[in-house]
Amino acid sequence: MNSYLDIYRPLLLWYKNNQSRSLMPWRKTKDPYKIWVSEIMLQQTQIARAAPFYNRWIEKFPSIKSVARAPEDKILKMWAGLGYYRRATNFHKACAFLFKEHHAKFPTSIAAFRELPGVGDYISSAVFSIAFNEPIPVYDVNVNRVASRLFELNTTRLASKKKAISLLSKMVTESKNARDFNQAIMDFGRTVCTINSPKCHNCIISKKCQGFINSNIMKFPIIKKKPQKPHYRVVVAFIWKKGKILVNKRPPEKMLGGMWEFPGGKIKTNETPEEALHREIMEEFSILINIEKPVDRFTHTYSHFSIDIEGYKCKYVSGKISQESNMPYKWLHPHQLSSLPFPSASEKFFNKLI
Ligand code: DGT
Repeated sequence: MNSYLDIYRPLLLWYKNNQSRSLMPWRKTKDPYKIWVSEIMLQQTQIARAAPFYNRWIEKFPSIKSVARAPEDKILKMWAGLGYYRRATNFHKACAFLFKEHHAKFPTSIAAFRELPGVGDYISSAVFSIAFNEPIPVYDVNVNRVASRLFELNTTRLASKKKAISLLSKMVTESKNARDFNQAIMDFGRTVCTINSPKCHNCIISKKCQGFINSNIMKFPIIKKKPQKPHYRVVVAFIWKKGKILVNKRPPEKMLGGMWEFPGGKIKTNETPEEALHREIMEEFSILINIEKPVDRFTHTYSHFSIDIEGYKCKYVSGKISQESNMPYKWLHPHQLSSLPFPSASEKFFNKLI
């Protein structure tokens, strides 16, 4: 049988000498709840950016119970700045479920953990291997890069990706140290086996690396071309009535669900921003407004699209709000806006409204 000793042993040694617990506070714990929090944050956020959020989160919400008991607005507000808010609402739901059905205890099996909202392959393998040393490999972009170079695998093909995972699985099992191996290979991919300038001449496993031996390092990993992101024009209204501004909560099933926003929406082709605003406000609230003047505009990029968002100062004229979607709404003094979770794109308008 092929042994992977020459790969996992140097990686484990490298990890022992190179990991930085102070930059990654989650590495000081084996508490599965805390590791879960860190892995959710790290899925879309860089380490240096995630660390202060993690520390604040753990201070405010030290347990599953504390998350379950918090209102959604508090959860989203604490998440503000990290983006990808679905992660926070799913985490909230998952903790609420564990609190209600399992006395707020962390699941004892990976299968039960995977049933929870927002818990997929990556999160489940990461948390169970790091917290409990379960022999399961993790597979993120960094691991993909290392594995595809080591074995010259085109991991855009499912069969080759499965092969990479099975090879990693052998290493994890043989090493008997999934906890460190998984973190080692992720760190190694991020800092040594990097995308554009891999440090092959100082690499501790280059002798075992097919990509290096065959001078093919830069051919791997093979990446599927992403389709171009669509771009939308969005218009929002700051509807004033007696010194207050109208805001509403986004429906839970939509992107940025559960966050507060200024009324408005996408501008359709052939529509002016003003026409779009009148249409949106009528559709969503059945009220009449006067559009007074443009306030500001910004560009914002999300994972799958980007927007130009422009805001208009408006005045409430008449009509009783009858919201088609029954979503909550509020009239707020401008200085109250920052107490609620808003998408970053709309927060950019706050200082123009005070
Ligand atoms: P839809 O209507 O199915 O296309 O989906 P929505 O509701 O996600 O899109 P819409 O028409 O409300 O477009 C607004 C986009 O702008 C949406 O992706 C969220 C983003 N956005 C960020 N901040 C705000 C805000 O304060 N108000 C509104 N209306 N949208 C905001």
